[in-house]
Amino acid sequence: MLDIAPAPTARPGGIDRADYDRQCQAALVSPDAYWREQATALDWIRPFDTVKDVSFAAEDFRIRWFDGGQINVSANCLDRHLATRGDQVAIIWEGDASGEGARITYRELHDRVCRIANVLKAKGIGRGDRVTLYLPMVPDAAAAMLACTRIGAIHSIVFGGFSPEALADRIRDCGSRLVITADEGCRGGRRIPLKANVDSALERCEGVEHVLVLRRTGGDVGMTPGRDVWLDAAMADVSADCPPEPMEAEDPLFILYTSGSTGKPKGVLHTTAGYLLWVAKTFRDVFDHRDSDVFWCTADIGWVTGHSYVVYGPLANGATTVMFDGVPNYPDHGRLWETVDRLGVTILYTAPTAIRALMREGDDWVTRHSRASLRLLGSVGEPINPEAWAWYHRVVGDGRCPIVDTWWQTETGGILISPLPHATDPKPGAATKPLPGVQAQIVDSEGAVLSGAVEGNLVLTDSWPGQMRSVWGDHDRFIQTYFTTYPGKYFTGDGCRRDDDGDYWITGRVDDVINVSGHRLGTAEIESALVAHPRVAEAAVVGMPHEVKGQGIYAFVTLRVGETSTDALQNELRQWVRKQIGPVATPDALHFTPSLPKTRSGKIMRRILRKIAEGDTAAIGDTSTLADPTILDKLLGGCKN
Ligand code: 6R9
Repeated sequence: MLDIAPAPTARPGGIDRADYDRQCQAALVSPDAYWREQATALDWIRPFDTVKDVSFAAEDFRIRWFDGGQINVSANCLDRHLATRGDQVAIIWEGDASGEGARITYRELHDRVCRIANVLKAKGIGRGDRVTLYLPMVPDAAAAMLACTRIGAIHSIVFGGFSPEALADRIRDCGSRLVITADEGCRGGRRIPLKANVDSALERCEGVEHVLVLRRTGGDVGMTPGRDVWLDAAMADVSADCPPEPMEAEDPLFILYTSGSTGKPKGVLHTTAGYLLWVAKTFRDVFDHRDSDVFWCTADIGWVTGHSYVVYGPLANGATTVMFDGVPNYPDHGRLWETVDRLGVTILYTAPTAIRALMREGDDWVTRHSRASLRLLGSVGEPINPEAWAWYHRVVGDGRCPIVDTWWQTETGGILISPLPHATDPKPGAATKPLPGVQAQIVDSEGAVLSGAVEGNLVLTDSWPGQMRSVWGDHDRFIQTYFTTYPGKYFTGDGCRRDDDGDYWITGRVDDVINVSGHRLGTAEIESALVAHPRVAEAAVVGMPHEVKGQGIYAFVTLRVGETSTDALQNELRQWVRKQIGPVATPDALHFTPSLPKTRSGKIMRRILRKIAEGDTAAIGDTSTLADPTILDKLLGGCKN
């Protein structure tokens, strides 16, 4: 049995159990009054007229928060802190090599943001224009995000691990005219050719007029005259004065591409005031933030966790946030703990995949460092198995730090279900309770609402300010994807169990999305990359259990007539997917098969493929609807690596 201390009593200003109950009740009974009060935590340029105007019904669909209000995100993250904490460190940059780093104060960050904003303006970028960022984890990446928000441009960050093809798709989809990148990235001692990738992406898509290049490694890169300029030189040439643009509450803030169960990744669109309020509040409440904290979220800004809890949530609260440009196992497996000690990190927020990978290396890597500064630990991105939870708690946190297992999605903007350090008794593996204002339900596959201790699909019956507002360029797809499975409700795509205490346990995706090391991938995306190969006829991809990654990628492939399956082709296909999408999408297992199991109507029976991928062939179940019953023998005889 785990010996876990119950929730400590609340600090002044923190949320204890009574506060939690009170807030849940207030948000349910009088949402307008509740959110009006919460919104006072932000600095508004013009007060809003209405709090909430929402309908999830298809015929009358709308999600609007704080209409009539004007606000600027960068002013909330920077300007309003200058008088009281201008000289406080806003960002601690921790480079790839241990000890390589810098500290940027709020005043310095403000200066850099205004300069980048003026560079953008000089290039003709303004309200509503899209800017694609393809950057390493350096303070100027955060500055570039804030610079966009300062002038009302919409940023679209593409993770630096994505390929030129994936980058080109995303630039094309949102129609960016300007890209900000760096010469090279640096991860685990290896260089990543960011600028060269941008060059090759731009050969595949049109419309980009300007590329701003940040110097990170000093590596030699080609610069196209008239299109490419060095960011530092451009910043030196402009003024550090740039007044924040008054933005409407519902103006678009950013686009972030994420994988779904069908088609190409979609551009999740977040808007200004609601998103900012949600990340500011959840950062403060869930991490119980205090002025003296050093907060370290290890996520990359290419993912939503980096947007919300490396940049916007912390800076909106005047916090000190760490930006880490490295990986947890470089230069050795003690990197995180050595860094925690050196920087005095008090709150660490990371993913189960990292925890599991480090757990395998043994306790000694952790215990040789003090970690005395840590007071709170967080987990995000995928379900955390109780063993990893227990190790995180016992070894990393020395049994004294509460763990917040935070469930949320790119679409939700910020955390929705999570323990609160002073209000929730710990329960390994449970995301516990919805935050105030989050109306969660568990439904069965027909949509019937299940009550009590049950398992089913997780839906949300009402809006919260941080909710996504649309899919960029395809509002119908937004409604179709999230609000038609269970009409009038937002469907999360996650399975969920509720226990006797009313605590929520997220069980994982119930759609065709797989979660590899906390990264979301659509099986359809990987399949279409595979079938784009000239020797592949058909492909089906499913998730498989993976000790470290949570889920691995298992690809079933049928070749064109006349082609033979060889080890060389296996490797070629792996490299192919890697090149098409990026290293995160590389299949872990590739299984050649003469054909795929299909129903008579031609639907691939993924249930069967999942069982094979799990190695659970004894439990394949009913196969009577298979069009070709002999397929199973052929499949099981296939070669897998
Ligand atoms: C923030 C983020 C979203 C999907 C989500 C779910 C899984 C995230 C989780 C979790 C169990 C948690 N997920 N946090 N599952 N427990 N604490 O990860 O966003 O990349 O969009 O992924 O991740 O399946 O639906 P995103």
